Amino acid sequence: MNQKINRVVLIGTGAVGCSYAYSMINQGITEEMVLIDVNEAKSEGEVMDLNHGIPFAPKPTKVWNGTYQDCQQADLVVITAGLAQKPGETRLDLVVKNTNIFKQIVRNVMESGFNGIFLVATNPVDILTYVTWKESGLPKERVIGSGTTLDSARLRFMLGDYFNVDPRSVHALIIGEHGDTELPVWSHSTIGIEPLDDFLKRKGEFTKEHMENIFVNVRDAAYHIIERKGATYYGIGMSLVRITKAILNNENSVLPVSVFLNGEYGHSDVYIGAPAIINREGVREIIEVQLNEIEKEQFAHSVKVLKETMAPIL
Ligand code: 6V0
Repeated sequence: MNQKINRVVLIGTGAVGCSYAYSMINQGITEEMVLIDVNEAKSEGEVMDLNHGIPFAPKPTKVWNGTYQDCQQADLVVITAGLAQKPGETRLDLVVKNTNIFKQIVRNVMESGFNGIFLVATNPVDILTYVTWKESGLPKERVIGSGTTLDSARLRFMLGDYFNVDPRSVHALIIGEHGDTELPVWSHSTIGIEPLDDFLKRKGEFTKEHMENIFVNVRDAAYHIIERKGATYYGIGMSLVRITKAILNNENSVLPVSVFLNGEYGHSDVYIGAPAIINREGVREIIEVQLNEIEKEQFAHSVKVLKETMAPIL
């Protein structure tokens, strides 16, 4: 029986890319993994190092230092290449520099004959996902950004830590721009199966103000980490693996990724973080949850900021 061999191409073997690759190999998600970086020596070294861990992995992954030609057979191309956020710099400051890098990368991938799914992590991720979609000419369903997957994981972790509940039992979502205008969807958050509002009422010592403080820490987490260690990469690496699993295993999982809105939530022509069902085809469906008035306003503000930032580069 011929078993399907999954191939993932990773473009950008910096801190984020390698955290992703390391996590992919440790979880045995794909049969083949190709690494590409403009700094060839770096990606060659990373391949050697990763390969030396394969004997301890749950299943073998074939890892090699490749070229854009390898994208032809790829099911998924993950892009983590580009410049990272510097201390004091917002994600949106990076837009022009990384757009130029992206246009060239996407052209190179498409010239190989690639016909799979793109997953983008480089910041500003919503805008670079839009650039990838435009430049590739692929259907919008097959171009996905990591969106607010990491932010939502941070929120779940911090709420779980605060309430001493397993973060996997905390169902809470961040939507909007992956950045300063993102927002928590408190109206649809639950601890286990109990709505967060009811949970707070029942446990009188926790208040809405505590929740807002937690959200501010989530929103500013990247700044806090960058101040201390210069970059963030493990959390995003594992978030990208989660999305990859949903795609390659045809999971139909609901994840808050960056998706192209075409009327959903009352907005169009923008890539932004929103919950979507993800499977082997990419985005199967965007889930339009009923937002309250404050959330609707905050989401509209996030869309506006993204569109204003994107305007000069389109
Ligand atoms: P890094 O460690 O500087 O790695 C970037 C890599 O890209 C380097 O190895 C470069 O050589 C390579 N590169 C640059 N230009 C090209 C090119 N044209 N072709 C191929 N490779 C190239 O950065 P790091 O890995 O820390 O961050 C990568 C990106 O991820 C940045 O934009 C971050 O802001 C972003 N992050 C996104 C997150 C998210 O939630 N989406 C979270 C954290 C970081």
